[in-house]
Amino acid sequence: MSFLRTSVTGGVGEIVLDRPRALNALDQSMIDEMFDVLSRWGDDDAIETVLVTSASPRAFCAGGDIRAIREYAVDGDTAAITRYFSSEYRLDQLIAEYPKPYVALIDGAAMGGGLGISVHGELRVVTENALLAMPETAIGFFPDVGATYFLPRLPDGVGVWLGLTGARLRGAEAVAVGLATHFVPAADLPAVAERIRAGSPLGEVLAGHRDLPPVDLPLRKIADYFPLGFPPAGILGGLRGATDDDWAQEMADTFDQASPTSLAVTAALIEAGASSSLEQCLERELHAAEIITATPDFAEGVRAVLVDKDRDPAFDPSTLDAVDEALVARIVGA
Ligand code: QUE
Repeated sequence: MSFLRTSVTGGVGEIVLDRPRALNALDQSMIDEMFDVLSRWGDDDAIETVLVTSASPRAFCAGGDIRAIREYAVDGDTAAITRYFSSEYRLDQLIAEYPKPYVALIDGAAMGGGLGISVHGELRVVTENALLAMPETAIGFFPDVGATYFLPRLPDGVGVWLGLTGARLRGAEAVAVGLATHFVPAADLPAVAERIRAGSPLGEVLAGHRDLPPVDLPLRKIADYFPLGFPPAGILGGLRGATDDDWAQEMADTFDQASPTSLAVTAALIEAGASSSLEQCLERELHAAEIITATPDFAEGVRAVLVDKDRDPAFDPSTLDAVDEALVARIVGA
């Protein structure tokens, strides 16, 4: 039983994510198989290009196997947690350093770990059905899979905004901020995939796809309200103080859904990641993941969002003012 399909046609190796009932959430076996096949293809002269697609009509990949991680945490199985995250982050690093073109076709949700196996690759093709986000602060976790590297490298404020609020970007918006590289209408995606499988040069296949549907992201506000290096309490204060700005109030409301400890950890990790290599970021994330998954907020956040689905987590502490700064420092390794 495998949740990955792999095939080779001409010089193209294709990985199809095929765990539709979990929206292709990456379990340990998928991570291990993907790492093994990519390692082999990287050294195989018969493979020129790697293509990653999804068998699910709804999702590219919803993230990691967070439910399983929660169970390991509740059982105190720290070895399984370390194994999971270290193999996931090693896969993300392999994709970032991949010696040949790596193309992800994203025609649905790509969240958390789903961005880890796409954003680090050379080409990320999205459609109008794509939805990209790092929503981990809502589950008592933090944006990992190298997000502490790629978020601070997005345009001013965008990474802090995405990481703290979990805001979802549509396909065209993802291209506009640089998370994705090309926009293709969903109706054209099967033909694009066929041409890639047939070995057509990627530049040629994607050359006709430089136009972007209109994007209307409030980039000025994002830059103003979500500066790098600010504590989340200061960001929240700025948003709440803008009483005549409905967008700012809406963003402030997302903070109320999140774990305050996660918000503090996320802001600190993104700030540290701005001046770190991907490898350093992943090492810092592994340390943070090991500690934060043992905290009550993680078990409670995953319970509320993914297990019981009441969306009403009781985070402790429940306000930014009461966050234990010593715990945050321990998690981020400061
Ligand atoms: C934050 C996350 C995840 C999430 C929701 C969040 C995540 C994840 C899933 C998910 C969704 C559907 C599934 C599944 C997992 O949701 O990482 O197995 O069927 O994997 O708010 O980080």
